[in-house]
Amino acid sequence: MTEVIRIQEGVLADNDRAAEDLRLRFRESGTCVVNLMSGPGAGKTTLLERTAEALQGRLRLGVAVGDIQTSRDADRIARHGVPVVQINTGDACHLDARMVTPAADHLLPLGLDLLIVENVGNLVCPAEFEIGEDAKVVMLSVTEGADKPAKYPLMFHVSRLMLVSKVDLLPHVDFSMEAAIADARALNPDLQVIALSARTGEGLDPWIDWLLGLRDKARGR
Ligand SMILES: Nc1nc2c(ncn2[C@@H]2O[C@H](COP(=O)(O)OP(=O)(O)O)[C@@H](O)[C@H]2O)c(=O)[nH]1
Ligand SMILES: [Mg+2]
Repeated sequence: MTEVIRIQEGVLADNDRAAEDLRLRFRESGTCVVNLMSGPGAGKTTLLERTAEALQGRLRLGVAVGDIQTSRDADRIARHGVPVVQINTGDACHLDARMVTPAADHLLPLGLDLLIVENVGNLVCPAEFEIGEDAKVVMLSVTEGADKPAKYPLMFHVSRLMLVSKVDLLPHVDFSMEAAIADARALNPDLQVIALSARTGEGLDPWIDWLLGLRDKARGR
C-alpha cells in the first residue's frame, strides 16, 4: 500500500517540475494560459468555437485539445481560423505537463496572447495535474446535475471560475443553479461563476470579458 502511495506522489512531483518549466516558458513568451476542464460533453469545444469567433481581431488565440483519440475537436476549432494542436493521450484520462510540452513547442513561437487548453473530458484526474496555467476553469452543464460539485470536490476546489453551460436547456432539466453554486462555493469560497449558453449566446460576453481580464493580469506578471 505504502509503495503505491509513493509512486503516486512521485508522479505528481515529476509533473510539478515539468509544469514549472512550462510556466516559465509561458511567462517568457507573454502567453496567458487557461486550463479548461469538464466531464465529457459539457460543451467545451462548442464554447471554444464561439470564443474563437468572439476574439477574432482582438487578441491572438491558440488552442490545445486533449482527447484519448481522434482530432475531431481540433478540426472543429481550426475551422474558426485559430492555430490548434490536438494531443492524443492514448489511454490517459487527463493531460499532464509533459503532454502539453510538444503543443507549447508548436504554438508559443506563433506569439500568442492567450492559449486555452481543452483538457480530456473527466471531472476527476485533470484537477490533479498542473500544466503551468494561469487559471483553471471548470465547466458544468445543466444536464449533468447540480450534485456534481459535491461529488467531484477537487475539480471545483482548484478552479478559479465555474462555467455553468447549456443554460438554454434549463426549462427541460431538473437543475438547481442555487444548489450547484452553494456546493461549489462551500469547497471554494472565491469561485467565480458565469452561466452561459453557446447555443443562444447568453453569458458569452462575461466569459470573453473574464478572459480579457485574466490576460491583462497575466501581462503584469
Ligand atoms: N443545448 C445546448 N447544447 C450544447 C451547448 N454547448 C454544447 N452543446 C452540445 O453538447 C454536445 C457536446 O458538446 P462539445 O462541445 O463537443 O462538448 P465537450 O465534450 O465538452 O467538448 C454537442 O452535441 C453540442 O452541440 C449549449 O450551450 N446548449
Ligand atoms: Mg471537446
